[in-house]
Amino acid sequence: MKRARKSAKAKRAAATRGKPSLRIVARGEKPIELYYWPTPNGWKISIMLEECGLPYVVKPVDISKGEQFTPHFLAISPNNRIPAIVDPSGPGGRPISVFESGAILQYLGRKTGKFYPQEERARVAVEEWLYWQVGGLGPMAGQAMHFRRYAPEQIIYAIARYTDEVNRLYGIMNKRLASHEFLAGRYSIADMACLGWVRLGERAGQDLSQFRHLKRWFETIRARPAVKRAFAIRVEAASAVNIRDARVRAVLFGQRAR
Ligand SMILES: N[C@@H](CCC(=O)N[C@@H](CS)C(=O)NCC(=O)O)C(=O)O
Repeated sequence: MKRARKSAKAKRAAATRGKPSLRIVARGEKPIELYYWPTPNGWKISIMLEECGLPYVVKPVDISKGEQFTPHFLAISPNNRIPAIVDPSGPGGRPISVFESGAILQYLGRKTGKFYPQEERARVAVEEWLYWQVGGLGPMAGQAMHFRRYAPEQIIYAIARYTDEVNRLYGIMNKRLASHEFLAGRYSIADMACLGWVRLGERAGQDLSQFRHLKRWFETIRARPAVKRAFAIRVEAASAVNIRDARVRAVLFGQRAR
């Protein structure tokens, strides 16, 4: 009986997924603009928008061509990094732009009341794991991938340092997930923040089969319909990027103050 009720609810949710809610349509709210490129940082926000059922439009920012340095984008994201959003219906009904993936996730969590609990203990747990990701897992995995795949020379010390550190961080998640279903207990923005860095774990020299609980967590989240929709967003130009192209490398690597 309980099961039948649940599946009817699931069917209703599936039918309306991706469509603006009646409340939003009634208010004539414009979709959120997502400044995006298909990377672990970009995925965090497409996942959250999909999970919340918020209407949004994808604005690709081709970071291989330097579009992150256009005055229009820098006005939204002064750090010349994706992701960023513009919410035309921000606080007070006025537009707001947000950069930094962690700040965007928190903003959307507060806006919708979803995946970012208000109760203080639960909120602290989410913030611990969210900050752990933005200050640790993301930068360390990013460096591991850089030295393993993109550096013009194979620097053994740098590869070992960052690969080991990602391995340590995977171990931390694995231990936590042995006793918790999700990083902060319930599925939250903290899980969304970490997912992409586990999805691309091989590129950072990691073998997920060595982390049983992390693997279970990854497979559970990857199977969520909203996550599947987020990963299904195609940006044709991104598939064509050749990281060995000197022009691409000149844009992405060796950036200094401008
Ligand atoms: N701390 C930032 C990091 C964002 C980031 O590193 N974005 C990369 C793509 S994953 C980017 O935009 N790179 C452009 C560049 O290097 O110029 C966040 O969490 O939002």
